[in-house]
Amino acid sequence: MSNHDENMKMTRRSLLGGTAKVAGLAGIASATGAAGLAGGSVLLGDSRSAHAADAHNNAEVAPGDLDEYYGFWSSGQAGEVRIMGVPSMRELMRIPVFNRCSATGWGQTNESRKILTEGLTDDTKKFLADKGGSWVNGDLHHPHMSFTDGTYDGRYLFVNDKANTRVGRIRCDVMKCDKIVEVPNAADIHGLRPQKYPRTGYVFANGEHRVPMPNDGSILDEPKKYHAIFTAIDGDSMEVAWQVIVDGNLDNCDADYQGKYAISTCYNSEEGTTLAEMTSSEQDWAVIFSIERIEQAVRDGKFKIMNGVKVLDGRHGSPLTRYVPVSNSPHGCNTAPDGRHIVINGKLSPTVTILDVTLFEDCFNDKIKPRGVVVAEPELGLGPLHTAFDGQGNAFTTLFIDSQICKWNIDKALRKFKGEEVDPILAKVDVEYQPGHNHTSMGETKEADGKWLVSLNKFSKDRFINVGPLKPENDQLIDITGDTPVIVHDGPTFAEPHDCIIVKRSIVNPLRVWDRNDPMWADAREWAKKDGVDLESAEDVIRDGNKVRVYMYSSAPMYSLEKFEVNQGDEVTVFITNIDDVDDLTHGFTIANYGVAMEVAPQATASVTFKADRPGVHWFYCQWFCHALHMEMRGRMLVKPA
Ligand code: RUQ
Ligand code: CUA
Repeated sequence: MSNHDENMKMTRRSLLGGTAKVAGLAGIASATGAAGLAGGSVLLGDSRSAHAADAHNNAEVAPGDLDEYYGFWSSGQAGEVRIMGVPSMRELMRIPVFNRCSATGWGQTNESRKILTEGLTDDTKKFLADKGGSWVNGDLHHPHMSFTDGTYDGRYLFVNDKANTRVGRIRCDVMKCDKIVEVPNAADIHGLRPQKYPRTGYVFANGEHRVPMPNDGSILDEPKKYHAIFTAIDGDSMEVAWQVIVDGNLDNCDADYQGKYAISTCYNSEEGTTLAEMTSSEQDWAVIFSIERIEQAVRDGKFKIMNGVKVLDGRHGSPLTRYVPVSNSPHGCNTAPDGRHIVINGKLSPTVTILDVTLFEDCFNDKIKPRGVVVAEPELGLGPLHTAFDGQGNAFTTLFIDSQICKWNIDKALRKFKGEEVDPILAKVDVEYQPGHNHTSMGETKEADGKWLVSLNKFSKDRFINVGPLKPENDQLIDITGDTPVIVHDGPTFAEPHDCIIVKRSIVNPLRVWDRNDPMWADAREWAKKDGVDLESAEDVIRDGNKVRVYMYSSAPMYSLEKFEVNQGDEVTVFITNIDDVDDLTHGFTIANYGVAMEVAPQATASVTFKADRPGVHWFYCQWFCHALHMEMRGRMLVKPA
């Protein structure tokens, strides 16, 4: 590397306002977490120079070779899930959830519209009635797989939408969303984690913002009447099981490996409504929820029904919760694979706080004070946000302000807390730049394997050629098999891979084509039965007043109907069944100038409903490349003028 390059790099990092390398070496940051630099035990990894020397795993996946892991990436404000191959970092597929998708017709097909609308509250249904009936925006922050006995079981992914307060579920057998529920009484769902043991079970969801309860417009400046709420959703039925009102704002959460507790980070203990008020106090909390006690309280009827769900009171003094004081504005909440330690990430404090699950029972029985469950508080660096684990007793914490990942040892942190002279920090690696979440392979399960770490960096700056004022983010793949973590890949990504999980591929076994009995198109099956139509051999147009149902099948390169006629003003529903059962043979259905387009995967049925208010001949065609005669795969819809 030339001097010029090295200078460039220094400038870039210091421009970001991080103390990072320059300040760290000058000793300026010693008060804020570069502890250990003086002792020389910290290895500052340089991604470029260390690359060749230290990479133990081979990140290269040659053309035609398959990845060892599935990565499930959220997409932040884009509202979808992306399936990545790890370690290749190739993007394999996108799963639309809270967004709309032109390619697949998500948000337009009857099947997807049902999923997007059936779980909305009555209030939201009313609000959306004259806006098309469903949300057109949504984000997606946290994707997490269902668990059985402390590890991923390959059934579902659960995801949250902060913007419109929803939780969604993706079926891993077909990689499609099958349920979405809006969480009543909550304002914005942020943290989300499934129960790890004995199974999922509950999906825990944090309502982040505090709102007046009830939020009917009669209160503005009485913050004492604002509340945040913690929700448990039944992962099987996707219905809200219960909710607990808390003090403060909820941020992230996790579950234990015993099935007894859930834990949330909680900021704004001040209960303020402005930034100055929210950050004025030195301390906030980690809230511990006792699942057993909450379930007992539900059985004992100690709840109020609010908007159709059971709501319990978990504010200070409640037997259902304990508030552990931690430093101001904690963020990430991560349970270690040792099944015992939970790391609360400091954000505004350079420390992380470690809680010991085995002390929670004494805490709930008032044998020890809440603060008594804290067993270590190592100082790691500036802006600790999230922590991942290698399953060998080490942890990796993102340092947002320092633009680094800090590798540290849990046991050493515990010993240091007891007074031993030991430095828990093992290494620091520069990442480009400002990391939020990080995630290790299988790292949130008891099967954490210590192979890969992904750092999801909010800024890419000049890591890539300039694409205009809106830049991609940067996901970096890091080999963690050696003592020093080594960055082996930079991956630009569109707004904004907020979080991810990395799952051994043997756990995930999707189907190759749909099963004809799939519940996804249960309604289409019902209609066909009523109309006496066989979906797989259909070429029928059924008139029912001004409603018209058009049934056809597709088989490359043809639709079973080459034309059909309707009247202007009819409400038309087209059902397409793709009878090709060849792997990868997806057809599409687009009607030109009618705003209609959808995917019909092999052995699937899909349907779309629209108003035929534009007279004329309109071509419908297959937009999914399926055959040498794909361009010819089309037909005509005649809309006769009224
Ligand atoms: S929280 S960047 Cu929205 Cu995932 Cu920490
Ligand atoms: Cu069918 Cu293209």
